Amino acid sequence: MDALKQKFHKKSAALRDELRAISKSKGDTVVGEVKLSQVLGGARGVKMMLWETSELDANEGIRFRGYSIPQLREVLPKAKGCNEPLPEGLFWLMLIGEVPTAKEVKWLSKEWQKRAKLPAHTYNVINALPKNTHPMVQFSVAIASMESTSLFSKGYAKGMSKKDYWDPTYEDAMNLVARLPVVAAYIYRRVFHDDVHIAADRSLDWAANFAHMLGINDEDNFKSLMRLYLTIHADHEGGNASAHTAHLIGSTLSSSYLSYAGAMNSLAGPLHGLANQEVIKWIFEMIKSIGKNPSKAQITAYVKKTLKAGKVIPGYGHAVLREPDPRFIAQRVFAEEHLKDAEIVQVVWKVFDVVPGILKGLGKVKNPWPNVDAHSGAILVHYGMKEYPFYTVLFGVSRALGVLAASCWSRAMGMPLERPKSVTSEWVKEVAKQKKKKK
Ligand code: CMX
Repeated sequence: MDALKQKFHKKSAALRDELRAISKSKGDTVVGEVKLSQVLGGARGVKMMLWETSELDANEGIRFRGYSIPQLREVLPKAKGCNEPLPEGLFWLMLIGEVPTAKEVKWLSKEWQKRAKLPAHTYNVINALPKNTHPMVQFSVAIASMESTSLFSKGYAKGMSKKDYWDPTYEDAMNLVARLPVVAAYIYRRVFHDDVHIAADRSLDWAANFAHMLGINDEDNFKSLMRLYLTIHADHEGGNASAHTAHLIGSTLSSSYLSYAGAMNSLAGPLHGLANQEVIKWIFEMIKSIGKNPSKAQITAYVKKTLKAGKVIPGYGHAVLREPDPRFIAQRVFAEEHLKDAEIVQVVWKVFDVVPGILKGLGKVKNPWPNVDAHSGAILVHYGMKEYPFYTVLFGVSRALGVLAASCWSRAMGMPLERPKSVTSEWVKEVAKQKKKKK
């Protein structure tokens, strides 16, 4: 058994016993109340899930096992000559709660290289789809197609004991994370580069090899970008739509392949991950309408026009955050270091100067600030990746790190089938009447 797996097993077995004891002795402790507005409002803030790998604070943003994004940049091992953390280090941190050494991260890079081979039928499944199928659909279908290789499903079919579930879940998670860049690069090259593919470079780390297989010029800076990109998109606690989808599906004892394919179908919605394609699409349309170097007054008018048409401003707002997203800021810092004069980046910064004030003025938007998706597209465009329908796939490659690490914990904890309660509108009206009487 590898060292990471051993550590994970030891820690998760201990926590499982501890949490079971807490549930038994303190299970009646009330941890909050649910209001009708939450029943009718997407369950915002309702605490109902255990998620070990990260936690989201409305004002400070994401912390991975307690570390903020600037702190990750400090503590996680880096590739030679690069200021960005290696995502392998973040996976290690999220999985066992320890900052890895450079040697441990190197081992993980190699381990994922070893596990990265796709089953032959996955290529056939992708190739069977018309090329104009949205890349997220190709991605989701490809992931689901690898279910046939799930060690968890095989073990379950053979009658594996519950206490062993964690083991093949870890193996499936490691295999899937290792394979995702290969799947994603294959889709990208298939759809946008005439099916001309680039072989993996096994000497590279996970993110750099992905950048290499995508075949983007200016490879060195793009490799750094991919290390940053795949780190900052990796997890956003458990309640976001894609993570929650994976958690729900996984709770039925579906394999990591099926639960992660489901997560990708969630991520593919424009209010969630697809917002990264919508942002750049909106910016391209704006540039077409008002020019490459728009003034703030012109942008203001364009934003108001978008709102008047009954649309949202993509890349702005968040269900939990109430301050500018630290993931937006991390990308801004990267852009300031590497591409501050790029026209498209200048436009994103001007949009940032204009949009929050307008959204605040609407009086209903709870968070007028940019989220992670507001910045990413402009940087990708600068490096030559203009094919925005692919952007959410990049997000999906990254999100696997947190979601699949978390899925290992759910299995190891023996988390039960998830089954919250729904209510009817009749029930809601009845409760509303009672509340009125009480007043
Ligand atoms: N532009 C215009 N209106 C917005 C808005 C935006 N960016 N963000 C919120 N609003 C509106 C909502 O549509 C809602 O209007 P109605 O009452 O008319 O329905 C109102 O403000 C209140 O919404 P909220 O409580 O502030 O936001 P929610 O928690 O309901 O929704 C989110 C959050 C992200 C769906 C929303 O801010 C949005 O649609 N943003 C644009 C899409 C986007 O960038 N999504 C990516 C989020 C990050 C990610 O998951 O990747």
